[in-house]
Parts: sequence; structure tokens; C-alpha cells
Amino acid sequence: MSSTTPLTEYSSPSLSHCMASCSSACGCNCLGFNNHTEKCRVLKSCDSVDMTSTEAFWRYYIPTPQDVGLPGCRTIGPSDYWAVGLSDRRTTGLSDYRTVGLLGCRTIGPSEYWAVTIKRKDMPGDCKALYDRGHRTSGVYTIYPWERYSSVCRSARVFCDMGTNAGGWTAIQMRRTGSVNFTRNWNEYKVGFGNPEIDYWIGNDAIHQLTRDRPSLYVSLTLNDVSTKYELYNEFSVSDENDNFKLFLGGPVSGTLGDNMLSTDRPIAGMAFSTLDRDNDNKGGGYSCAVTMAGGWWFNACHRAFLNGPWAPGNWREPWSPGLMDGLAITETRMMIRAR
Ligand SMILES: [Ca+2]
Repeated sequence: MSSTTPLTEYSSPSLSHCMASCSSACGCNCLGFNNHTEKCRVLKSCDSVDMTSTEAFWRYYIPTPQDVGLPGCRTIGPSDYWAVGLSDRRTTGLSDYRTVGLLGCRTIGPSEYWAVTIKRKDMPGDCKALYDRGHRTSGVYTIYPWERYSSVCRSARVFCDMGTNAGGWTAIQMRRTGSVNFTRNWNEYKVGFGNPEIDYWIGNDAIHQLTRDRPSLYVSLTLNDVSTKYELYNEFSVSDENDNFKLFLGGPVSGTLGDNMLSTDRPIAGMAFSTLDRDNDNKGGGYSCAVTMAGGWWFNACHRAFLNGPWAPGNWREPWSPGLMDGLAITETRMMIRAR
């Protein structure tokens, strides 16, 4: 091995266990196993030409994606990384797990075969998936917004609200301290910024991925009198960058804030995203709402709802108007989504 890039090394009872660790680890494209010391190395890459090792008892493997289509092999176990197969049938596939490798298929009897398949651990696409698996504590989790739609392994650290309104909410925006600046440019809003422990914007690319099935949107504002008001939009989605991350809102609306996003004289629903360096708003004459309001948003001309303004003592104009004409009383904001 001349070009390994170790991600981690730890104890592992078997090669199949090690294989499973690799298949569930983001970024693992190769693994090493030492059957003497029972150690597993999860690696970012291997030199596929030279897989030999000068270290005693170490062997390296590349779990190449392939179908479990070997004659006589069949997958039957839905809840593990490997499965025992019997002869004469081909795999029927398992929708919850994706096969990313095949360790082996061998005869164990006159008409029986034994197959070990490597299946990628089902990665949670959002906080609802984590909630459904029993996570009930609000906090920061890793999700994989892209996993359901692409083989590109990307993750995002997000705040999951597991308590509000039956839990399972993925925060795409949260501000609790005001320590993160939201006056930013297009690319920063595209990829996201801040820290999910405190204040952050998850990123417009991630929002697009997370809203392809039109989840519900929960917007809340907490004030310095400790009251929290919210508005729930039944359907929410954001288009991709080619469409300038256009905002869609639909379905019934309910809550205690009042609808200031959909049915006002300056609805932001239907608007493209604007930032300091991209003016996609409805106000002409060289007027940029994003520059004037000092934040990225789906500005119309300009807005009645705007969650990304300068935190007090900055001049945050009309966070939610009528109702809140400035941000001085705001101590927390959240924009959260959950599959319907
Ligand atoms: Ca303009």
C-alpha cells in the first residue's frame, strides 16, 4: 500500500464487520483488516494497483459497488449488513438498504450458498428520519440531505428540534445569540454559514435538497418577554441555483404570528433569492433590497417577513410586519422543516 489515507482505525471482530463500518462511513472507499489483531482501518482511498501490505496480517479491500447478482446468491436479511443466501434464486433487493459491495459467495452444501453482501447503512436524510429511529433529544446531529438523490456522499450538521410540535424538525435557519453575521453574499448563502450549535444558515443548496418533497415550514420568533410565536406553512420548497433558489409556499397556513410570507402586498413566496451581490428582487431603479436590508432573503419589493436581518443593536427592518417593525425584542428565530 503506497497511498492510503486513514480516516480511522479501531477494533473490529471480523472482516464483514469492518466492511460494514466502511460502507456506513462517509468518505470510506477502501478498508484494511488485520485478522491477527482484529483491527479495522477505514480509509479514504487505496492504491488499487498495489493492494499488498508490508505490515504483518494486514490486508486491504475495496468494496466496489455491484449487484448481488451472482448465480445462487440471494439476500434475505433486511436488518443487517450481511445476509445468508440460499440457492436457486437471485436477489430481490431491499429498498431500505443499498448494496455497495459483495464480499463473497460460496457453496456450503449441495444446493446452498452463503453470501456476504455489504450494504450501506441507511443514512438519515433529515431530523424526521432520526426522530423516527428513536432520537428524542433536541440538539446537533449529522444528516445526509443528498443521500436520497445522489451517490455523492455529503453530510450536514444541523440542529434537530425533537420537542416542538411533535418533534422531528430540521432547522434550516436558527439564531440564538446574534453572534453570526447574516449580511453575506450569494455563495455564502448557497453553501451555508455559522454554527448549528448557535446561529446558522444551512445553505440554499441543502434547503433545495431537503425540500424536494415539499415539507412543512415552521417559522418561529421568540421575544425578550419569553413568548414564542410561530407560523406553520403546510408546503415549502426552494428550487435549485439555476432557478435562483426560488421560494414556493402552499397549502394551509396556521399559527400565532400571522401569515406575512404568502398573502401580503409584498409576498416573498414565488420570489428568487437575493444577496448583497445578487439583486433578484422586484424593486427596480438600481435599488437592492438585500443591500438596504443587509441580509440575504427572498425579497420582493421588499418584504413583510425577513428573518435574516442584522441582530440588535443593528437595524433589522421589519422582521415580521405588522407586528414586529424592528428586531430589538427578538431573542431567537427558527425556520424548521419536516416531511408531511
Ligand atoms: Ca432591485
